[in-house]
Amino acid sequence: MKKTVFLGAFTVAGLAAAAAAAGTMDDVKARGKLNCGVTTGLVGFAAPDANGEWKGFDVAVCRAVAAAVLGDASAVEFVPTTGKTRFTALASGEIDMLARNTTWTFSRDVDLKFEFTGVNYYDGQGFMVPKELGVSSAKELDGATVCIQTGTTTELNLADFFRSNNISYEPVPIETNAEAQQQYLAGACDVYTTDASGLAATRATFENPGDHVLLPEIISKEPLGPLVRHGDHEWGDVVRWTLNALISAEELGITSANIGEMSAGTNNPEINRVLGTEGTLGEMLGLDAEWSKRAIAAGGNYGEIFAQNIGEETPIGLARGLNAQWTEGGLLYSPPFR
Ligand SMILES: N[C@@H](CCC(=O)N[C@@H](CS)C(=O)NCC(=O)O)C(=O)O
Repeated sequence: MKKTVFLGAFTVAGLAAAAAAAGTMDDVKARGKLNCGVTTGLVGFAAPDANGEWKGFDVAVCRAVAAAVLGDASAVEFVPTTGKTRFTALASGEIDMLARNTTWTFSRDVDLKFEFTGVNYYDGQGFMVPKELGVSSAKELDGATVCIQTGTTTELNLADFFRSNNISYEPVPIETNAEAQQQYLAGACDVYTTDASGLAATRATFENPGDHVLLPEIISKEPLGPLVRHGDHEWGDVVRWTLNALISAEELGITSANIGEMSAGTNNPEINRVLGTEGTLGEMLGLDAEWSKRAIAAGGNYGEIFAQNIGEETPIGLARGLNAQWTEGGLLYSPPFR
């Protein structure tokens, strides 16, 4: 009884502070495997394929980190987490990092004591409705039933949006995207709301995607990115710079096709620093010179990962939009490798 009370008093932040004292990098190296928290399944972002192999845009971040640290992109234990369980899983040390369409917010950073190591997808919250409902704006949703995943920013933004527009809704709380899909298609809710990328990924798996429309309103900012426990800066740096390596590789024109050739040395000093033929950046991270070469080779540069998993040529069909490089009018901007 006493023990239950004691454990119940543990906050996510308290757990995170305790677990962060340990050197995650050493743990990962000793274990020979990266424990990476992902979703329970969102095609394009993180889901097992027909062979049970995890695939997706977020999965690629886990694999790149494993390749950088362990030299093996397949040395990853993918740990499925829901909107509710993800933070406890990270805080308790069950996972080394979370790569699960998670929005960087003030309270998750400051109060829950996590550290977001960058943004791998700039998103915003949208709404999907069946076409036959005849709705063309989210402002027409007064009185609607809304499927919504618990423990998410989605829940909070929805309340703000309806309140500020003086309209009401009835939430239908759900735990996973699979459940949301099922409930929405069964008509248990009129509307499904989540990150616009999640809506596109979900709709792509419907038998008749064309029967469902995404409403024009984007009601929030959802910068999605990987996160680690606050306080373990050595590990945070590894995850941050692995993501930056994928982003920089695209900017610098390093691809999975030419990485072998470029690794022999080029006349561009920054490419050489990224690929470890010049400078000592790997050593500064506590890794070898080829850490980022391996990270990029694991699934290609950021653009290749985007195109393969969620891009316009996939059923999910997302345009680069805000996720284009800064040189192309987007927000992707890695700090320099020097
Ligand atoms: N970005 C939001 C929402 C993230 C979220 O959980 N989205 C759902 C709907 S797309 C999801 O990923 N579900 C996958 C799952 O159920 O495991 C947050 O960080 O709170």
